[in-house]
Amino acid sequence: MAFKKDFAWGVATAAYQIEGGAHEADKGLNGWDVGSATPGRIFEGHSGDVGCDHYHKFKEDVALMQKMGIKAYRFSVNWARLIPMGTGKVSEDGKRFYTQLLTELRAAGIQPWMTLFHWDFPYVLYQRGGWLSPMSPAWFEEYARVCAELFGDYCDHFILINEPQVFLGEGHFQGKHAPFLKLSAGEVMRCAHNVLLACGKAEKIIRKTVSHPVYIGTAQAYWPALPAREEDYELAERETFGCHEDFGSVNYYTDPLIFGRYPAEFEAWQKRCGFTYAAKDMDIIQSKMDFYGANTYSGDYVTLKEGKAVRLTPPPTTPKTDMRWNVHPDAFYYGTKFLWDRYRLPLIYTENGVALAEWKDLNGEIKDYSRIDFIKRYLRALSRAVDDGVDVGGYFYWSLMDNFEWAEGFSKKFGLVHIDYETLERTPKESAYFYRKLIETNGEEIWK
Ligand code: GBH
Repeated sequence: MAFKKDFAWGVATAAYQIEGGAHEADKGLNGWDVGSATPGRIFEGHSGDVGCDHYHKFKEDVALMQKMGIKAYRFSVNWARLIPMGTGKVSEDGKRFYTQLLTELRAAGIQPWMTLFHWDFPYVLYQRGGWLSPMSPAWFEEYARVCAELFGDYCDHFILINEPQVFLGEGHFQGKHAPFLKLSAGEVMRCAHNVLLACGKAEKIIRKTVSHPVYIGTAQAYWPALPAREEDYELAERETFGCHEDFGSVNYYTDPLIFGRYPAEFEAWQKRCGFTYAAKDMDIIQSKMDFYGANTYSGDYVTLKEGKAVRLTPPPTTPKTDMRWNVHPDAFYYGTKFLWDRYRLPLIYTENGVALAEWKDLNGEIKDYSRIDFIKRYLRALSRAVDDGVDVGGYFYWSLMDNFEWAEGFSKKFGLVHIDYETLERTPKESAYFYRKLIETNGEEIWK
């Protein structure tokens, strides 16, 4: 079946991963600027200081997207570029940069989808307690208000946060991402609660500030459990939304945002950790979400063994990406259905993509046929979910271009466009031409 007529065919990026310009003008530092300077954390000591130099090359990047026929562009605002101290004075340079970017996008006919927070937390606010601070929801609310005031005229799609699973789970619990902390589970619960309050406040202030209708959502790291056999369907669904004590679940965050309560499955864990909160907090947290944003790269097959759900190790023939993630397109079929069953919100895949160990060949070309195959497989699975009646509104390929893959530095390449980090030259890969055709045919190209 066909994708919707106004389907948002997009690409996604994030500020710290592409912008560079870490020390331009009066920009403040963030947790990644500071954290990546400590040896041993990032592959071969890489950092996002220069990145893809998108800060200087954004016009070229928008022109490239226009050539590719991209309809929607998901990017993030670097909080400390816009408000160097995290709160208070707005940077003229930050304001100019994002206003120009938005103006270019509009002129190119590309719809901007603005992520407010993709992990680059202002360092001065971290020093004042970061997400543990009871002030953090108010800091974020102020930042969201500034974005709405300055950019609301150019933008009507807002993604409040990217993947709390990762910046809390990997950043505050496992210590692998900024701010490289290993807090206790109870403390991470406090951070998560503040993040949820921040989202609730931001959702309300954006709607209040912008005078035209806006579309607001979040982007959740969603790695569903998949049924190994048809009869494991309900088991996989339960497992997807079950209590895993690692802050990696989507429902831990989106049940409060959408339903106004934490999932019952997590209550015993919260209790053991001594986590409590004021009931009225949920009035702030519960929000009107216009869409459910999911970032999905894969999922794990589960089956029932001796009365319990067990995760299966895939057979060695299963294709693996350069991240060592299994290519499991079923994530886009079953995973999509599970989200629809639970939340009944129009679904947007705010990220999906593949890292490949590829390079520019002797002819200066990148023939990344595996990437094209990956996209086709996932979108075919998605079209089956659409056939089953799920409302899917968009797909954002991660990423427009190769970029700084967090702890993996520049070693992992997800882009439709190749970046030469020496010359900063951009070269569209074979997949970029495929993506253009895909958009031109509103998805029909996946069947070829
Ligand atoms: C996203 O994170 C980020 O939003 C983006 O910035 C990043 O560049 C992109 O994806 C590519 O990594 O232990 O094998 O089950 C993805 C986060 C990473 C969360 C993998 C789930 C489970 C891996 N996901 N993780 S595994």
